[in-house]
Amino acid sequence: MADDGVELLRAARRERRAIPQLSDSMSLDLESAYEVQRAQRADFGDLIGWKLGVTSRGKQQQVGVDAPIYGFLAAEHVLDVGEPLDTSRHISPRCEPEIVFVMGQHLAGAHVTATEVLAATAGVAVGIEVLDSRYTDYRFTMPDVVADNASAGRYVVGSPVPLAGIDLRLVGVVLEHNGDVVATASGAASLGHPAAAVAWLVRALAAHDEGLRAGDVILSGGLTAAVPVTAGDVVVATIDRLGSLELAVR
Ligand code: 0L1
Ligand code: MG
Repeated sequence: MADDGVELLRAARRERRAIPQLSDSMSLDLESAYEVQRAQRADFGDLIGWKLGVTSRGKQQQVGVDAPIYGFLAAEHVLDVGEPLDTSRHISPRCEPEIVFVMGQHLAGAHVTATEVLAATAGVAVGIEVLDSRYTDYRFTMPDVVADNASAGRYVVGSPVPLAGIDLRLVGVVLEHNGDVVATASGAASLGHPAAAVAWLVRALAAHDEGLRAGDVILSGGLTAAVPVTAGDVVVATIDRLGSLELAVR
């Protein structure tokens, strides 16, 4: 059954066409959903890093879960700085601001802490994640979205800055859409501390004998609600101390 899920999601991605959530037609729990996600990694080549999702307590309560989820990132997810987002490559893109970690050292283990994450981090940067769901009308359960690689679409990252002296809980975040401020937050929106979210990821990966490598890019979790975008839009994410990033949508 999980194989069917892999094929359905693979076809949806290839044909850029939304499908009904997998759980409508097959039994799917979080464990089998991560298997469906892992099976799709082979389509993407070398991994560049990872993304966290559902990291805010508000979002977790909304969807009735008490833990985040993760997905993988590969070359096909990358948008260069200044490169417009081509909506024809996506189904229903939405943008959210992220604090992005660039790892300086390998980090793995079932008991890794946020302190260890900070010690292993080379730098942090402002990012914009473009979420895209392969499910009709963004209707899914948590296992469905895990199987769909946590709605990974594209992402763009600014220049990393050193962590020294930055309290990532306190940095202010502003999301602008077509010149209007549509959402604000602080870094603590992601699991109380973005490094705690990354530590959760490392511990979750340890269950599959995986970890973070030096150079890996980690999207530590959306800090505001995501804004839907269409051609002609411009999104700007600004994070205090980390900088500002603009994404044009075509
Ligand atoms: O990055 C994320 O927060 C993924 C969340 C998955 C649910 C959604 O697509 O909103
Ligand atoms: Mg995100």
